[in-house]
Amino acid sequence: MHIMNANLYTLFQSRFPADDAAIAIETAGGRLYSYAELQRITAHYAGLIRALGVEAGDRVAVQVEKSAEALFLYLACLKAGAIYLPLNSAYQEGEIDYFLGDAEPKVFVHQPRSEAWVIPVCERRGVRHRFVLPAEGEQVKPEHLRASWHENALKAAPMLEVVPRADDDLAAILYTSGTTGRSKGAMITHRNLSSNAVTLHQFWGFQPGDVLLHALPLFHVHGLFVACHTALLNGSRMIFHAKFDARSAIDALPRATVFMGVPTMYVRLLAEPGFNRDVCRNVRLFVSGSAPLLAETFAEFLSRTGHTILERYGMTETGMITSNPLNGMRRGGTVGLPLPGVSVRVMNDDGGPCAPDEIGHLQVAGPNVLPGYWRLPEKNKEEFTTDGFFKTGDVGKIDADGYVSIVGRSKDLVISGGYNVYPKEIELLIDELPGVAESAVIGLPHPDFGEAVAAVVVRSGAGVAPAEADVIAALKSKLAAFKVPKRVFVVDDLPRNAMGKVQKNELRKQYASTFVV
Ligand code: MLC
Ligand code: AMP
Repeated sequence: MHIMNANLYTLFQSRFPADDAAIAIETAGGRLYSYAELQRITAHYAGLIRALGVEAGDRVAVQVEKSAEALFLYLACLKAGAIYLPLNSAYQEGEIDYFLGDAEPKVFVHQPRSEAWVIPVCERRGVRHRFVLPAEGEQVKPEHLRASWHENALKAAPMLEVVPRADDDLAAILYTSGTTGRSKGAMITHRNLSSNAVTLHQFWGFQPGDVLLHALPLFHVHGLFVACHTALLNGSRMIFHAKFDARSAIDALPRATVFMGVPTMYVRLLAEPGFNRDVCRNVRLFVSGSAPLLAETFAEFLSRTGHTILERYGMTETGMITSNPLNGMRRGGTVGLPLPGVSVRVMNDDGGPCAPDEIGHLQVAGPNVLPGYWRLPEKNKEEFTTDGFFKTGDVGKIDADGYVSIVGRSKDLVISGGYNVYPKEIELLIDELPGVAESAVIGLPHPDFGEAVAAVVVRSGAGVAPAEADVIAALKSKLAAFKVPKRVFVVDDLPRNAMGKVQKNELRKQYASTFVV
């Protein structure tokens, strides 16, 4: 009997172009990687993973800047049956220490600049193998050669086969912060990824000749899964920009047919006077997601370019859930229709279904939804309903035509430039600072990031009130920069309701005009 290998890499392999001289990746520096090269380098990387004794199901943690090699490392983990654990390149020592302790990877591949603190962290956390992978264009320093992932891998025997994996085997673990302040590892299976990739590839009408301008980071769902998977399934060329820069994007857009971005990227494109119809002449699809797209951005984009941005909605835990249609009506202010095979429902506080247009809690089920959180069985009970729906924490409604709108969040979460920031994590750190009695971290409207993080800090009775700059400096050494509050307000006390709960809504109102006029 022939048993299908459910490994996602097998699916990609079956779709790679027949002519493997076709370009898979073009970097901003002009380096071209063909599909043949992608497969050759990936095979070497997988060979090294095997040579290190990494077995199917072992974790490989990776914190590197975006590069073609970073993508090959992900593909190699899939091929070798390892579980890929991507980490935001902005995370600091304390954040990485927690992830390595929780996920217990056998291998950690990191950026050269953090070697000084990575070595002791790896020792403490029992990570057996450590390698460096530089950013695109960054030279490997002689002292790093011995630990260079790429150099070592090219010496390893290439792995030609794809390690068999079942649908429910894990392909990746992605950490998402939580409302308790403690990050949870979302376990993502091969089926989760392949079902979503195949659905999106079809739903967004990928076609021969499509070229993707890829300017998102590679360590989150949007850039790694949504963007790369659809392009790989199409055997497409990806123009890789390591960092989003509006002017470079405008230079590259005339050669692209598809662009995917977070709303901040669309805001920044529109801020460029040179961004117009002509720049977008070959683009057939602009996709937005990860954060709410403002109605004014949607409308201005249409009038400047003639393109209606296609907004879709997803989560780390579920991949993509809904999308506006390719051919039907793309309704601004909505995130579109449930994707084929994905069930979405809105439930009231009592657990009953909401009527059309009635606001409630969004829940989702389907082959795209994670089986649970890494080593947190109690969380799995909390986050799923008894009939198997995942509670997104988003508040929304579905209209009579089936279009879903997100109107708020029941989780205490700030989304800044497409990055999620959980206030609790920051409040816990602020509360440890001298002179602080307590704090409340909130998101405030921001013209560039959509929402920006701000902190309201209560001075402790006896101590000297901390200065804004000191709070920011203290947090910068502990947290990724995007989580650090852009403003800190010191006050005597926080507004509370009759139950004693801090009223963040009041604070959001009070400081609403901090970043906007
Ligand atoms: C950078 N900074 C941010 C920030 N990004 N601060 C708040 N929010 C952000 N998103 C910090 C920088 O560290 C720097 O701090 C300062 O702000 C100015 O940086 P910048 O040069 O303006 O930022 P830039 O590097 O241009 O980054 C902006 C960005 C980036 C929008 C391009 O944030 C980005 O790529 N966002 C995409 C995130 C993403 O991929 N999300 C998908 C998640 S998946 P300092 O202090 O050093 O000056 C998901 C599921 C789904 O949500 O549905 O897709
Ligand atoms: P993450 O955990 O980083 O995957 O972020 C997922 C969250 O991003 C969702 O739960 C939503 O709150 C938010 N999100 C994603 N896409 C959209 C969108 N198009 N509109 C509004 N919010 C979105």
